[in-house]
Amino acid sequence: MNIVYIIGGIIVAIIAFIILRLRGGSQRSTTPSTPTISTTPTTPLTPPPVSTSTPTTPATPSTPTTTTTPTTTPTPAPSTSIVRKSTSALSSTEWDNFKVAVTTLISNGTYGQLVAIHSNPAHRMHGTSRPPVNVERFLPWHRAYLHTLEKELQNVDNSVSIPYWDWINDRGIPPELSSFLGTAQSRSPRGPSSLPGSLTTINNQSAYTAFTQELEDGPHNSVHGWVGGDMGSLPDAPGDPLFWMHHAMIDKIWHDWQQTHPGEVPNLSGIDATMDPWSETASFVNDLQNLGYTYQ
Ligand SMILES: [Cu+2]
Repeated sequence: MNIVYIIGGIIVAIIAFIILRLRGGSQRSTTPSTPTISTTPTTPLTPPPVSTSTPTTPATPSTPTTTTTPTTTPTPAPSTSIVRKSTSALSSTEWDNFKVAVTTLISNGTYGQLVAIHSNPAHRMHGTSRPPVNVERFLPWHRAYLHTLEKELQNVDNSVSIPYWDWINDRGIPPELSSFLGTAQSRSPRGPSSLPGSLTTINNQSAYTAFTQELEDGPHNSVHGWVGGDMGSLPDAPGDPLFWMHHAMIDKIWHDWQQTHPGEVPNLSGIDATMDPWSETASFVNDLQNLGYTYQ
């Protein structure tokens, strides 16, 4: 009987051992399932990163599309073909295309937004009677400004560029613009003889600061005043399409001068060198190749 009990006891012990092993195994498999549960909180943490990287992913494509485009190589490459011509060299078709593109930007609100940027002195882009930083920023800021409009025009019609009004040789408002005022209300131009007659003094400047001061305080200001109406009012001036053509001329004069004064650049550093509200820096816009346009 004792042997039976002993054998029975051994069998019970073996069964108990097997059960314990099995439970132990299922506990181990429960243990991983516990991490699975603790992974579950980790899993919801994983989705947020996923959803975080999801906005990051669309943000990345939209960044190259929006912000990087002006800054990186893509823009210069396709747009290198942009040629700014004299207002007197535009064909009637080119005038029509220009006006249609501007009218489109007026209709969709883009033009008005650009005009508003010019009315905000926080951008420190006019130097006359203002601090030295403003003096230095005048040319690079307006270069970035024109480039911004030109990109918008190109989005409407990639054959369109900003023509320049060469008031040295074309002594009056381009006739094609006589009834095209953009969002401006009026002009009150004076006689041809009171337009600037020579650029010699300006072009003879050897230092950037003296050059830009002569250009801004001289022909830049006087042509604004000569056209009159909205063009004579700093906050409203860009409403007149003639503003961009006048500033393209100013920009061309700078570009021509740069060819013989390659080391003379705006004295700007740090935040002063960023042409806000855009990301372009003074050194970036210093070279027209970076912006992808040339003058004819
Ligand atoms: Cu201005």
